[in-house]
Amino acid sequence: MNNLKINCTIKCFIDRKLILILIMGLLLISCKKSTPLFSLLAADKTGIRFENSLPVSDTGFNILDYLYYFNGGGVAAGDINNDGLTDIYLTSNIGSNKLYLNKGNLTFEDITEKAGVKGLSNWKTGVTMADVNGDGLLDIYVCAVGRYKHLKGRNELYINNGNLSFTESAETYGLAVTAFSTQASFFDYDKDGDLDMFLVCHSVHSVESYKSVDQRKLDSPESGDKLFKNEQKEGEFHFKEVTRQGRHL
Ligand SMILES: [Ca+2]
Ligand SMILES: [Ca+2]
Ligand SMILES: [Ca+2]
Repeated sequence: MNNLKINCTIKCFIDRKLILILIMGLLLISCKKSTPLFSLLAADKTGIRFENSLPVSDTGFNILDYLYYFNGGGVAAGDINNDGLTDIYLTSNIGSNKLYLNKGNLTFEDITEKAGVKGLSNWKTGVTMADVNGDGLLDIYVCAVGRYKHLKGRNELYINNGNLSFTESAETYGLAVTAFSTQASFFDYDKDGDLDMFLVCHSVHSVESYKSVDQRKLDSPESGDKLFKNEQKEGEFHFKEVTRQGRHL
C-alpha cells in the first residue's frame, strides 16, 4: 500500500514537472519577437511618389453616377529594359499614369514623361505588361473607360522602342477598344506561339437591362468580356476580336 502511494506521488510530481516545462516553453515562444515578413519603405527612399486621388466633392461625377468610381487604378511590374531589375507602372483614374525605372537598391526614377506613357484617356482602370509584338521587350497595355457621360478614352497600347521610350500603337494593333474596360490578360489561347488577349469589362446597368434572360445572348460593344486573337503568326501585327468564336472553344 505504501509502495503504491510513493509511486503515485512520484508520477504526479513528474506530470506536474512536464506541464511546467510545457508552459515555460510556450511562454518563451510567445515572448520571442516575431520578425515581419515585409517592411514598408518611405517614398523618400524609393522615389515612388504616386497617389490615385479622387475628388469626393465633384458632384458632376461620383459613385452615384458611376458604381465603379472607387474601384481604383492598376499596377504592372516587369523589366522593361531587360536589366534584371523589375520596373513599375501605375495607372491613375484621372491623373497621370506613372512609369518608374528600377535603378537598383530599391530606388526608382520617374521616367513617365520621357518614356511617353502618361496616358491619353481621362478615366484609366488597369494595366498589363506583356510582350505583345513578341520582340523580346515588354510592352504596356492600359485599360480605360470611354463613351460614358464625360469620359472620353480608349485602351492604349505602348510598344517598347527599346530605348526607354514607347510608341502608342493601339489603333495599329487593333486594340484601341472603347468600352468599360477593367483589365486585360495576354496569353496564347490557340497555342500558335503569339500572345492573344482576353479583356475583362464591367457594365453600367440601365433599367432596360432588367428584361428577358435572352438578353444575355446579345452582344454589347461596351460591356461584356472580349477575346482577341493575335494574327502575328498569320503574318499580320494585328488583333482580331473573336469573342463569339471563343464561346465555343
Ligand atoms: Ca528594369
Ligand atoms: Ca514588345
Ligand atoms: Ca496565339
